[in-house]
Amino acid sequence: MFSNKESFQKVFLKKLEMTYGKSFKESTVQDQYHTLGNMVREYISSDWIATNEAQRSNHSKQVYYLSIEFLLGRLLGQNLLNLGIKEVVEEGLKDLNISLEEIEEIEADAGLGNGGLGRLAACFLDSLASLNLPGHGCGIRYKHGLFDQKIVDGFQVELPEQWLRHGNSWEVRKVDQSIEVNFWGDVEYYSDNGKLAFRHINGESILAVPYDIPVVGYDTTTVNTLRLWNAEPASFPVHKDVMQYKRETEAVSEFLYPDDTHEDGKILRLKQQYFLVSASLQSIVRSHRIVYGTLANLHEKVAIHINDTHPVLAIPELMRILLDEEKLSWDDAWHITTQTISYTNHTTLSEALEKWPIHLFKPLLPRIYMIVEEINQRFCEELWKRYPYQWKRIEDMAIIAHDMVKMAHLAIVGSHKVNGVAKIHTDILKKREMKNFFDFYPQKFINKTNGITHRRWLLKANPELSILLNETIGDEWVKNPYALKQLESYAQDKNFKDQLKKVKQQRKDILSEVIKKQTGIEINPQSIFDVQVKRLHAYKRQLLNVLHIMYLYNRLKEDSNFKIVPRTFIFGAKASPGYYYAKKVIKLINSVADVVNSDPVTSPFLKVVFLENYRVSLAEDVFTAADVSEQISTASKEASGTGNMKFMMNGALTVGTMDGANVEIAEVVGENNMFIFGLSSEEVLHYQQNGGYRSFDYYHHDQRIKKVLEQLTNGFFKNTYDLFEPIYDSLLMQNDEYYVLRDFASYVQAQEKVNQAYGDKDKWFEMSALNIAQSGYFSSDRTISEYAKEIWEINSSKQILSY
Ligand code: 26V
Repeated sequence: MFSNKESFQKVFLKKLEMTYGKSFKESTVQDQYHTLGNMVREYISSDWIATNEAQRSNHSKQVYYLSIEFLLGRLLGQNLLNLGIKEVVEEGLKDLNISLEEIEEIEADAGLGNGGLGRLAACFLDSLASLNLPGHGCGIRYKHGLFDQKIVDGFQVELPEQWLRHGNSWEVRKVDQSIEVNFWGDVEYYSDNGKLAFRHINGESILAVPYDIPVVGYDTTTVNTLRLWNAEPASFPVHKDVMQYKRETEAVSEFLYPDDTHEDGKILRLKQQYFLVSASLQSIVRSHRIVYGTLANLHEKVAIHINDTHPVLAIPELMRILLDEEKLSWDDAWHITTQTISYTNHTTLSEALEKWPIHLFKPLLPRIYMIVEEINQRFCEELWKRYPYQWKRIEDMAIIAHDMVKMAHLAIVGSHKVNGVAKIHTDILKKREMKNFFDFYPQKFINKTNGITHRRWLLKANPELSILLNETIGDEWVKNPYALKQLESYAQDKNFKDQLKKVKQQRKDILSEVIKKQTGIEINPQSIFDVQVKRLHAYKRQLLNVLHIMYLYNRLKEDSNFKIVPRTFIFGAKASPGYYYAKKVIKLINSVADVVNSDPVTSPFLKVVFLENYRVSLAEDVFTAADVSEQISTASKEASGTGNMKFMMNGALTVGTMDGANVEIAEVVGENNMFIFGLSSEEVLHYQQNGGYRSFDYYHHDQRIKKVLEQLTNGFFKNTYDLFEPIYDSLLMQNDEYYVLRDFASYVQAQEKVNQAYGDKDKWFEMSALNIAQSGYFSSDRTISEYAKEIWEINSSKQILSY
């Protein structure tokens, strides 16, 4: 049906009529989108079946990537590109006077994630399929993804997100493969032929119904599966209010990250985690048994990866299956479990490390808790053997301590590999945050620097640049992102740089239109587009960026000789609904925007835009249009960052601290091709360990800082006298935990360099070209090839490129 545009049209029109009972003329864009989506999914199905059959009959080892988040964004455009049918469809639709772009725009983002961690999972799925690796995702089919953000009077307001409202063309409900997951109840002890055995009884059961989404590789017939679990009532209990049971059950897959400020919310989150893990593990084991008839070789044929600690209950759940159902000995079960599971750590921030109070955990998951206790007991015995009488060390490393279950400790003990997500992050884990564990298990720790799929973030998001690359170095880069290196030899080529500049301008014009439509703000498309898009968090220091804008505003007002290249500062960020401070920063950005944008003296030079509802589809327009990439976290705090890579791949220059993957960007592109500033992670650590930082000193000695901080509380922003006091207090009264004032002067200097560098366009686009040329290293194809070889030990059904 996609062999030529005529046959496409015929099927499309017929299907549209049959599905909606409408003529083409009566159909809406929504109808057309779903018709096309369903056609594409049907087109994929034969390869999907073939991939599944081949993977079964080849007895190839399978990977399952368990993640509480998958931030897929839209699927239609990427699937058309990967399948190589975009042109036929575009042409076919054009004849019917329909624009493919308009149809693509109607698709709701699958926003089943928060930020980097969830988007990484989505990039990994694309690379797995494109490299012909047998790797599948397991997640939850949240009815509502991450909230929709509205900005009302400068404040963030959250609304429930509704991605499933019009249905989802990509998913296939497989009710026959449903699984029961049990909560609450008791553990029964019984004799199994004289051996003490356990089973979970009197539980309350929830039905996990799988919805499968095909994951299409680029220019290959491999179609892997993303399996999302939906929570539904199993059999209705007799002893309980039926409506209450239904409500409680459906709540499990209703929201991504339910509010956990109250105990009920905490229980719900733990329920979600076990729901994902138990349904996935039972389903993996069932498929394995069908092929091999035993679980004894599970670790040879299955690798299970846990994305952060959210799915860490996979460890005790697999133990439960192997002990209680398969009747293996503890030692055999433990061997299989630890050889099957591997774990990625995504943060060193202690407030983000998961801990569950026993009084919540034990009643909800009684058998799982028993197994965790046993794992802890045996681990502590091993520790005692190695570190006799070192009570403090053993207490610090224990999985259960102070009435809490420490999920990261369980993850390390129960996995054969533990990885950080950038070199500096892994080093910090080894030397500091997880030092005790690294000393005990040195062979487990390994680095896997993150990556992004160049097929979405370059090929799909930036067709203008893709065409220029194809014309300049050919299209080898699409299959082998390292081929982007060939661009190095064009970095001095005047003609190429003119073209690159033109492409950037086209992307900036597109974003300017988007901004005009969304915010009503007219920006100067020739100005420097300086962008910070990421979750709002104190350590990411959006505040440093805003304080710098306030400083520039003050300079422009005070000194008529002060000139800068016109700049548009663009922000996009969602704040966690309960994160009071982060919401203040959003309001501050909007308040600064109001003052700066409406001042006739400064507005020709300075514009500030806060983009509402930052999400994957909007991100595609943002990364591609940026000149400057803001990666300004307090050194040591950002595990990797992946936005930094998306900017680089699209030719933006980085203003950044030596943190996360910025360090490796500097390694490959050279420090002279970016703008590095600020404290190093060692310096931050030194302050943390020895003290010696006093933010007041910076306030008193730097007039620029003094002035902007005073403006936070002196009514400079209309009607906001006490609104920003918490920000002021965090910087001065609480001694500026994130060293914003400490790095201010150095940041201003880096920004002055940006200003100068942009004046020399020839040099600027040379640097830009070199960034693109070196970005191949940050393709998730490289990352996934490393995971495949060094962690999962899986092979591609076809040749994998070696890096
Ligand atoms: C979560 C929370 C929740 C409670 C409040 C504080 C806080 C701080 C950080 C987090 C992040 C949790 C894990 C996470 O999303 N990490 C991100 O993972 C990305 C993919 O590896 C990586 O690029 C980012 O640097 C890292 O922050």
